[in-house]
Amino acid sequence: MPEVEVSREGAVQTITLNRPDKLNAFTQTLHAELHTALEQARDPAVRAVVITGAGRGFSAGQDLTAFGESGDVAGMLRATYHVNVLAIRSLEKPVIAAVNGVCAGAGLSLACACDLRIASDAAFFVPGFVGIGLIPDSGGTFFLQRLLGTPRAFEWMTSNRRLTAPEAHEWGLVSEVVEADAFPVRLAERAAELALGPTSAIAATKRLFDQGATATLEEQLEREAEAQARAARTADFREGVAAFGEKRPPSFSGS
Ligand code: LHQ
Repeated sequence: MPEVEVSREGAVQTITLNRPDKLNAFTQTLHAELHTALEQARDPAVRAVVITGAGRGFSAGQDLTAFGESGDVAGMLRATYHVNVLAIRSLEKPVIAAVNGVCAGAGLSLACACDLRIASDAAFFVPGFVGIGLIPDSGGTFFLQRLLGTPRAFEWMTSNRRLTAPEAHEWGLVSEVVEADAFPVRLAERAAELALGPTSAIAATKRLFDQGATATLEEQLEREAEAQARAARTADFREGVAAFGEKRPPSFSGS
């Protein structure tokens, strides 16, 4: 059984973490297969990516039975989690975390590395790390601080409190909560909607937000000007303007 399954529907690639008996906890194999799946997602024909989990988990983070305390933890993080978190950030298309269920530890960090999170009402979120005496790794401190603000992120990450999907929505951690039965359909609808968007402008928006986190206003204004000049040369911009003039919905090609 592969530990990561990949499927494609139109321009949407779905990546399913597939160790349901262990709530999709990360192993070396799962990391490697996730990396391959993220490489495949670079195909320009893919215009939106969904990451989800099989069974009742999104991911419970590191498989705690497949990790020895004498190991090279920093080296392991760099070679596995870091590579995949950076691969998600560098994908030039939107990546949705479809949080179908339990989301803990580095599984939570992975969800936060995505561009948006949609949760099933069966999902819940647990820091995990502090429960076993660790710090939030795999981008946890980076993303959660930005998503929630320092006070809330600090309090949550040091409490190990279990957050329900509606609470996560109230906090802005997820953009939407969907009834479990309706989750696959709503997700497919949202992913297809994003895949029909002006992908190169969406990718540039993603990059600009990432750069903006540490930029001065002057730097960011300059980056926006350069990115807008590129966007204004795309077929999608021409199509957008033509569709506006003709009072019809635009048909974007992504380029
Ligand atoms: C698991 C796990 C798991 C293995 C559930 N591993 N089997 C990076 C670098 C180096 C070192 C360590 O870590 C990291 C990054 C990290 O991610 S650290 C944080 C690791 N994650 C956690 O500490 C979470 C541990 N899991 C839990 O606290 C609970 O399982 C949660 C709250 C996620 C879910 O609770 P329940 O819904 O009650 O499910 P459960 O506990 O019954 O789990 C179901 C099965 O999954 C069970 O197996 P079994 O054979 O007994 O049915 C668990 O043992 C297994 N499982 N998480 N991380």
